[in-house]
Amino acid sequence: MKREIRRVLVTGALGQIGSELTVELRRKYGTDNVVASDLRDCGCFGLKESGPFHTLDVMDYNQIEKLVKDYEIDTIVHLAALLSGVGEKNPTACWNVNMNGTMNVLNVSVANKINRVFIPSSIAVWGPDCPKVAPQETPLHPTTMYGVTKVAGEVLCDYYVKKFGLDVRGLRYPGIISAETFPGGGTTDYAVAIYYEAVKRNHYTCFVKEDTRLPMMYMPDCLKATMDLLEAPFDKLKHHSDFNVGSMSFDVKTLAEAIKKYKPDFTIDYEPDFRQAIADSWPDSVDDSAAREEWGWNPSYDLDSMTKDMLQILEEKNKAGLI
Ligand code: NAD
Ligand code: AKB
Repeated sequence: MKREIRRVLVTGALGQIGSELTVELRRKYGTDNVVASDLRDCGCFGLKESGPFHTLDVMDYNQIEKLVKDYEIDTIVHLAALLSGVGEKNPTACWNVNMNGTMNVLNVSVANKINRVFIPSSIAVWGPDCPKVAPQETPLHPTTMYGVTKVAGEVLCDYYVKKFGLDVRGLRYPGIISAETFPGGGTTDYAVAIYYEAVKRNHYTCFVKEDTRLPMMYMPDCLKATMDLLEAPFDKLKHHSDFNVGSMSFDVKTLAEAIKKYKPDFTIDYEPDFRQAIADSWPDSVDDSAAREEWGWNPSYDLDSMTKDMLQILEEKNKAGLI
């Protein structure tokens, strides 16, 4: 079966991950061969000007299929979704976007003989009964609608692998930390906002408690994990759409101390909101031995190297008036 990656369609390309993953895909496969798309037509001007961009609603099968045919797409990276915070405020919209979007991408892929599909999952698949270190195989009992859609999405992807022989891959991303595009409404957003506020105001009011501990990953490792899995030989994969990937795990107090090492006057206080319960339902860290064994996963950053990098990038952006 033909499995090459030549022409890629990215959905949700203007989001936190898409805005950087699209650049990485263009660097690897050529600017004109990576079509960026999003429901929105605003923000991330560099991405829109550096290659093909189209507005696309993933809830519309025909719109996806038209782009696939027009550009002779052979690979789809499906990032469009509503995340946990936004999803708990509007569970019906979260179900509709995440499930109908995923179903449409999978059906377009089968109908148009797409070679490869990448659809991320999340640490949100787990619930309070998950061990503190989430095993690769363990019951999935999420308490958020976002988590429900991620569990259903994983099961649906595996169904398409078995039923149609579609090559679908996916990772359970931890909270992603980055300095390019602000996150779109998740629970782990505090671990990004803290850096922005440290640079702008030297103070952060955190929406979860200081002992809240979650799995996190810096964007360069997120890009590496995504590209490595995307390019892994299909016949080497025993799992498909549900790989655990770990990198680092820390509580908010430890994160604040890591920032204080570079900004000694930084202060933090806490006003927990509805996202505390979501964070409390997720594990502290993950066992990613399947990803290490099946496609060689190996992260590069730890809390200190990420903090140094994040602060340097955001200080420069702040001086230039960009944040
Ligand atoms: P984001 O919220 O930053 O971006 C999502 C993008 O999807 C937005 O640009 C939005 O405009 C777009 N979108 C929303 N509805 C759409 C629709 N109907 N049609 C087309 N586009 C639509 O999200 P992200 O952080 O970049 O996440 C990308 C993927 O990674 C998602 O599947 C998410 O669940 C997963 N993930 C992200 C994280 C993280 O920490 N960022 C962690 C785990 C999993
Ligand atoms: C969220 O907090 O909703 C996301 C995720 C971990 O899936 N960042």
